[in-house]
Amino acid sequence: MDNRILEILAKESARQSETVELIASENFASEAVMELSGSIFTNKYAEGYPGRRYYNGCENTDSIETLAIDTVCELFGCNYANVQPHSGANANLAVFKAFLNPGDKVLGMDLASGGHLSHGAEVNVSGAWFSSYTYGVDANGYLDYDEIREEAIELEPKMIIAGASAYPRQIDWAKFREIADEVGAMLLVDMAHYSGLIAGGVYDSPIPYADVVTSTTHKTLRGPRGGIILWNNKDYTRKINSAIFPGTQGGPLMHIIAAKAQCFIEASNLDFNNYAAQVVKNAQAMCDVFNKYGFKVLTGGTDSHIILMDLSESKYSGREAADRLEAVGITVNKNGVPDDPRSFMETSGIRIGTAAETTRGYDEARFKEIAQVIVDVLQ
Ligand code: DSN
Repeated sequence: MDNRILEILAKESARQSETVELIASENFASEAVMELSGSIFTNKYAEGYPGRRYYNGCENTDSIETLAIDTVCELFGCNYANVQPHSGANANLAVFKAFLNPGDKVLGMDLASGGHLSHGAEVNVSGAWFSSYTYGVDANGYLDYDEIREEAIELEPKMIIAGASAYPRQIDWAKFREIADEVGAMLLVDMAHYSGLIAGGVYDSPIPYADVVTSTTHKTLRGPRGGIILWNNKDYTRKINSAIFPGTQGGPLMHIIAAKAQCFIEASNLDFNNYAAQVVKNAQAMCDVFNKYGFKVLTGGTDSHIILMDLSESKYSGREAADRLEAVGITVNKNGVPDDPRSFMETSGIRIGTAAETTRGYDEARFKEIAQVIVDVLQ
C-alpha cells in the first residue's frame, strides 16, 4: 500500500478506536462485512440483474445478488428488493425517476427540521427538478400530522415522502398512508436511520404502509455503505429496476452487494434484536441524564437511537458544542432546531446517536457516563 495512504489509514484507525462515536448515522460494520467490501467482487462488471447481465462470467455475481435480495426480503417481510443503489440518495433518485416526471409535486420533510437532502431540498436534484414542498416539526420537535394533512390537501402532491435524518420519535407510518390515500399520492418511506431498529423489531416497520421503501445499509443496519429499495407491488418491479439500471446507475458494486448480503444475514440473527433493543435503551438512558441536568432534549426523549439536544438557550452554538466535545474525544454533529435563532452553519443543537457505541458492547451504565461527560463539557 502506498505509504501516504497507509499513514492516513493508520491515523483514521487510531481516531476510530480512541474516540467515542456518537454520530447518529454511523456504525461499526463487522469484520465479515469489511472483508467482503474489499473482496474480489470489486473486479467484476455485472450491469443488469441476475440472469439478465450484459457481461459474461456473472454466475457468482448472480448467486450473491440473489442471496442478498432473498435475505433482505425475508428480513423486512416484503416481496421485492433492489440491492444495487450505491447510496440512500441514489435509491431515492431512482424512485423519483421511476414514478415522477420533472416538475411533479412532492411533499417531504424540511431539511432544516430533520429531513434529508434527497427529500426535495432545493440544492439537490430532488428539489431542483421537481416542485418540492416541505413539512416541518412543531416547537417541541414533533411531527404535526394534522398540519401535514392540511398541506397535502392543499398541494395535492404526486408523492409524499416520510422518513428523516434527525427525528428521534416513532414516525406514524399508518397516518402518512391515510394522508397519502386521502390526496391520491404515492407514499415513499425512507427508513435509512431506522432500518436496523426495524429489522431488530424495536421500531415499527413502514413496509405494510408505504408504496416504496428506501434505506441505506450502513446506519443502524450496520452493513456496508450503500442503499436498497423495497416494495410489494409486482407492477413496480420493472419501473424501479430500470430506474436504477440503466436509469441512474451503471455497473453495480458487487463487492458491496456481497457485504450487504452478509449484513442482512447478520441482522436476521436473534443477537441483532438484542442489539437494536440495547441501542434504544442506551439512548433513553442518555436522555435521562440530560433531562436531570436541565438540558433540553427535543420531544423530551427518544424512541430510537437519535437524541436531539436543543442548545438555543446555551452560550454554545451547535458547532461550538460539537467542537468542544470533539476536543475531549466525543464525536457528534451540529444540528438545527425548530425556529433556530442561529445560522445553518452554526445551528443551536447537536444530534447524538447510540448505534455505533452500542456495537462496541456498551450498556446504559456506560452511556450514562458518556452523557455525564457531555453535560460537564457543555456546562
Ligand atoms: N447524512 C446522513 C445523516 O447523517 O443522517 C443521512 O444520509
